[in-house]
Amino acid sequence: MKFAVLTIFPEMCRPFFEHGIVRRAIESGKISASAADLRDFTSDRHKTTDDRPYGGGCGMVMKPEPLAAAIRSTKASAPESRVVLMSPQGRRFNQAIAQEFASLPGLIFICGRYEGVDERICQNFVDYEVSIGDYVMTGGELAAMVVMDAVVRLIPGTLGGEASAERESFSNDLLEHGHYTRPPVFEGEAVPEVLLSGHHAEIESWRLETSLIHTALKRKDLLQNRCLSSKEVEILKRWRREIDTLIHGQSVCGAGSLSGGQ
Ligand code: 4FV
Repeated sequence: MKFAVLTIFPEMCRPFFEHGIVRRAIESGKISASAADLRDFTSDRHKTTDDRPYGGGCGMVMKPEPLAAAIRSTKASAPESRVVLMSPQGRRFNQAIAQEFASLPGLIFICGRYEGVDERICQNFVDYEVSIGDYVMTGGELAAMVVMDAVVRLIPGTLGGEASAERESFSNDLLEHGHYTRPPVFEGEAVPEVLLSGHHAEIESWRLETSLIHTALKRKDLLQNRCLSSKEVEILKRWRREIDTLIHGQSVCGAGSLSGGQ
């Protein structure tokens, strides 16, 4: 898969290419990654990439010519690549979009600066407009690297032995279970017994139950439009029984407030 970042600060992106899983994916040839300087696609001696907004107002706008030239030049060597504009107006980035992108032959990221890019670029050159969150950043570079990082690790073979993209948060729309490693007791707190038992079926159900707990407590929204597996329904029913027992127990010991049949 080919990744190209179009930016006025290519030096921001290069360190990202030189570390961790992204670096190894490049070295193994599973991906290629480049950061192109938009100034190299200007034609004036001041290498101007921005100008004042028509209609007045504060801030500057990125000029269309350098962006169009940079996109065309990049597409010349990667014609099947899709163009992604990072902007707060875009689709909110998530794991599903990361999986969609990981199936593409290539991505060309446009990194906005100032107030944004000339609208004619958005209308005529952009395939996807993506936002990493409802806040305004100084530039699209970090956002492009966030998307690239989440996509690269979904490319088969990039993660290697240390992790698997199949079993993780959002892969089944549940948050991940807790992770433990040595020592078995840390500052008086022990690792859950079941994880030391070697009993894989019990470990699996502990992990599923913990994922459900984490998701129910931290991201109930993820459960709302999610069809539960029979095992998950079983777990939730057991919880309900335990909670009912708890409530019943409370009413028995006269906790009046609870007796209201809530
Ligand atoms: C952004 C975001 C973002 C807006 C103006 C760059 C900045 C400047 N990109 N998700 N949120 N971009 O704030 O992706 O051009």
